[in-house]
Amino acid sequence: MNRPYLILGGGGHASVLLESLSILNQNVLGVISPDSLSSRKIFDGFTWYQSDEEVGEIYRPDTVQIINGIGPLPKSDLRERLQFAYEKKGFQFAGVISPAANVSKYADCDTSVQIMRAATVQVGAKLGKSSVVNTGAAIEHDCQLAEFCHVAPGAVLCGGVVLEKNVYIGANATVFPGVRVGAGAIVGAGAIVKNDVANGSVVYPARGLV
Ligand code: JB3
Repeated sequence: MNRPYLILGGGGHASVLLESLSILNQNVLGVISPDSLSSRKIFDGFTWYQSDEEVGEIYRPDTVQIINGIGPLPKSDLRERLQFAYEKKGFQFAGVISPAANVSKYADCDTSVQIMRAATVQVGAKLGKSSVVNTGAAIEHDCQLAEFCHVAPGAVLCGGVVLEKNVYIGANATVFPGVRVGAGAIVGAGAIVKNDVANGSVVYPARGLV
C-alpha cells in the first residue's frame, strides 16, 4: 500500500500538486509551511505543520512520503536544499503526475517528477529527479532532463533537447531540436533558443536569439 503524503511548502506550487493528489484520491496527512495556509482554500482541513523540525519529530521516515511543493525558481536553491535535508534524515520523495497530463508510456520519469495539467511528455523522453514540467509545457520525443530542472508553463522543448541539472526554462520559451542547455542555465520567458547554452548562462529573449 502507498505510504501517505506530506507536502513541503504551502504556496502556489504546493496547491497545484495537492489538487492532483486529491483528484487521485491520495492520502495527504498535512502541509509543512512556515507561512500561513489560510489564503488558499484548497488547504482547508489539512493539518498544518509550521516547521520542518516538527515533522522530523512526529514522523518516522519510513511511514510517509514527501511531496516537494516548493516551486522551482531561478537563482533559488530552496527546493533542492530542503529535499536534500529531508533525504539526509531518511525521508523519500514521491512525484505527482496530473491525471490531466499526457505522458507517453514510453517516457522514463523518475519517481519524484512532477507533471502538471495539460503538459505533454512524448515517447522516449527521460525526466530526472524532482524535475517539474509545468502547466501546458511540451517535452518532445527523446528529450533528457537531468535533476531539478523546471520547464515553466507553455514552454516547448523540441525533439532531443538535453537539459543538464538545475536548468530553468521560462514560460513560453522554445528550445529547438537537439539543443543542449548547460547546468544551471536560465532561459528567460519567451526566448527562442537555437544553439547550445553554456553552463550557468542566462538567455534573455529581449536581447535576441542565441
Ligand atoms: O509560475 C508558476 C506556475 N509557479 C510558480 C512556482 C514555479 O514557483 C509560483 O507562482 C511561485 O512563483 C513559486 O511557487 P511556490 O514555491 O509555491 O511559491 P510561494 O507561493 O511563494 O510559496 C512558497 C512556500 O514555501 C510557502 O508556503 C513557504 O512557507 C514555503 N517555505 C519557505 N521556506 C518553506 C520553507 N516550507 C518549508 N517546509 N520549509 C522552509 O524552509
